[in-house]
Amino acid sequence: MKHLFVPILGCFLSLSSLAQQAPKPYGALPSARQLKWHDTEMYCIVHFTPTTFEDKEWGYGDADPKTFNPSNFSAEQIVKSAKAGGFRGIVFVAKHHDGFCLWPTKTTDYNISKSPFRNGKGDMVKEMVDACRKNGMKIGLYCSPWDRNSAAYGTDKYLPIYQAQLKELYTQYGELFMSWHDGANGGDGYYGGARESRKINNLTYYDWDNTWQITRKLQPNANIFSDIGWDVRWVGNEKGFANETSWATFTPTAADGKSKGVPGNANDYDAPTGTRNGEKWIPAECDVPLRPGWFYHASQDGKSKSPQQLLELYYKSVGRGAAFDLGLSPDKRGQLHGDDVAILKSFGEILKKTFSKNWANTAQVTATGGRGFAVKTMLDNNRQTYWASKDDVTTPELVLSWSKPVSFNVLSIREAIALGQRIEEFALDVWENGDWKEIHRGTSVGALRLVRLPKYHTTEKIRVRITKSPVAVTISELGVYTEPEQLLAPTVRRDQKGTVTISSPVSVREIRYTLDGSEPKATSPLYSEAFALPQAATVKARAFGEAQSGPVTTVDFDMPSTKWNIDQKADKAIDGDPTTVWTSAKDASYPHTLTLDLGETLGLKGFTYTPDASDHRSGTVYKYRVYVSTDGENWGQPVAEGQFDNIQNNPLEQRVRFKQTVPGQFLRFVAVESTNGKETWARVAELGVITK
Ligand code: FUL
Ligand code: CA
Repeated sequence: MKHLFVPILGCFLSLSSLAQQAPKPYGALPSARQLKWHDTEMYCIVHFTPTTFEDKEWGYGDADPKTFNPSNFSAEQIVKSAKAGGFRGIVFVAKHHDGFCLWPTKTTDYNISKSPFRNGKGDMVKEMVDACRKNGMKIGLYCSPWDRNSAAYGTDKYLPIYQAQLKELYTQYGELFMSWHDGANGGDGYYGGARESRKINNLTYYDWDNTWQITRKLQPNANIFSDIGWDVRWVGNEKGFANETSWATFTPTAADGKSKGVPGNANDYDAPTGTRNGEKWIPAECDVPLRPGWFYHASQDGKSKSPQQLLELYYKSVGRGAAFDLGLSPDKRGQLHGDDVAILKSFGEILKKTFSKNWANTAQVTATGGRGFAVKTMLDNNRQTYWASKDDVTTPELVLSWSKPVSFNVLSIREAIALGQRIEEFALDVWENGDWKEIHRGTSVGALRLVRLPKYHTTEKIRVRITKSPVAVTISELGVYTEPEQLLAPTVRRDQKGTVTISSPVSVREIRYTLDGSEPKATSPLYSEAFALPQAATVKARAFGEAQSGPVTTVDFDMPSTKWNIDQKADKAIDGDPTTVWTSAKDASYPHTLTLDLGETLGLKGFTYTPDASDHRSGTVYKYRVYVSTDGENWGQPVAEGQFDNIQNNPLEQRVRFKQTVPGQFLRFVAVESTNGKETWARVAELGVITK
């Protein structure tokens, strides 16, 4: 580190020949291999095997190799699309759990040479590697340890086969940046025709300590990814984000928090945050598929994440010092679906527009408590050069000022991580009406912290205060950016207390709203904070940009649930938040009943049911019966009964009107049947009444 920056000090520190020494490293440190991985930041993982042709997520291992017959495979198309999205590498699934090898391996007959692909002469791993090299993308490989095809799986004959596969992959394709391993271990499978369930002891079966020595020896620059590292840890979910506080340091253990961790048995619940002062430098990778599944399914067309959803995941992964690993799924042609190509392109364009202009470069920068390193080292686009505070200064402040006000919504900070992760807390202030105003507080920084503000701020001065660090602070890069304006429909919510909040999924200049049913205009009330709406009303909200306005969100609120009570501890069904969901007891079976006490007698004109709309939804109610009662004891005949059409495919709020207005204080919702015959439980994101 010191060597790197002596010449730079020479340039900038003409005042002082007493160039200070670099601060002492702190805690666990990254290896050179990991530092390169930190530069990569975002890459894609590509799943394309016979499983694609079976329309499954996990192939059983019995698919006929002849079914693997893409009509127009193009590694170029996949790699170029990822690159257009701003991704810098690809992890290619060379073998998934079904055991089919996408290269002509000597270890098993169950491989690409037995398929019609390129007349049995093809090597898809090579085609992907070549396309990556040609397009300046890094390449890594995932070879699943679990193999549902191999007759040897579960016996002591399998490990040599798996290790031989790794050796082939590590010697035949040049340098890899990652060697990816998952924790799915054992279970039922074809296993050479046995068609049975096979259990393995994940502590010993793959002998990871020695197996990974093969990786180290043959691919010294490949970062080993798994639940426990060695180099990169799984973030513990497949949702694509790390926690707000996310340490690159980690103490890997088993799920019990004490014994030795292995893939498939690790402290995954700690992984989104990592371990402050953990034993090792093992930063997180956040993997998530672009489509609902990791493999292509025509039934999921139209369900890919939007560029804006990807952007949010980017801020919550890369922007939290972790990596973003986005799953891409070629279709049966062997190419990405046109929708996915377009989404990647537009996501890449937003990133480019946001980060190509760094306002910090045109700012005058001052810092308190420095140890003599030039502040310009924070603006030279070089992560190895850095500014640092004196050893006894752990709360330095940086001020950036401009001669003309700038409008921004993103702040970025990088530590000089070669010296460890040091900063624990920081704050951001903007200069407003002649005074500093704190607009954000954050925690861990590490490789990168991106602060994405909910709205744009226009100011001639900002201040970054490091408020907590155990030792002197280092900052290698600082950035101030402006995301291109994206005018999306705002989200309007009312909680159980009757308080309305309006938010935008992206930063906005302003949101205006109306309560009288009229379209929000530039002169309508400005939304500045949550407000009370104790009555039934229609809220319309809209984002306004510099020159244009976005789409209008209309929400028809009925009576708020302020006075309501519900049985079965189902408060999540009446909290006004469709992302919190009540689940009936899993061991009970249909019908499931919820009884709502409205706290007063109302003229009921109907009811509403909102199912869980997330990707992992289940328990969606299909057939229902509804009763109304004035005393909670006498229910009589149902006031409504029927089914929610198309609710499985389109999980929207269902509004059902009764034939006539029924007075009642109690409403009983009976879930009679699920959309999925196998599920014994029901789920309710929201239950409500219609009185208007
Ligand atoms: C998991 C696997 O079980 C999934 O099928 C997928 O490959 C995902 C990326 O990793 O462990
Ligand atoms: Ca620098």
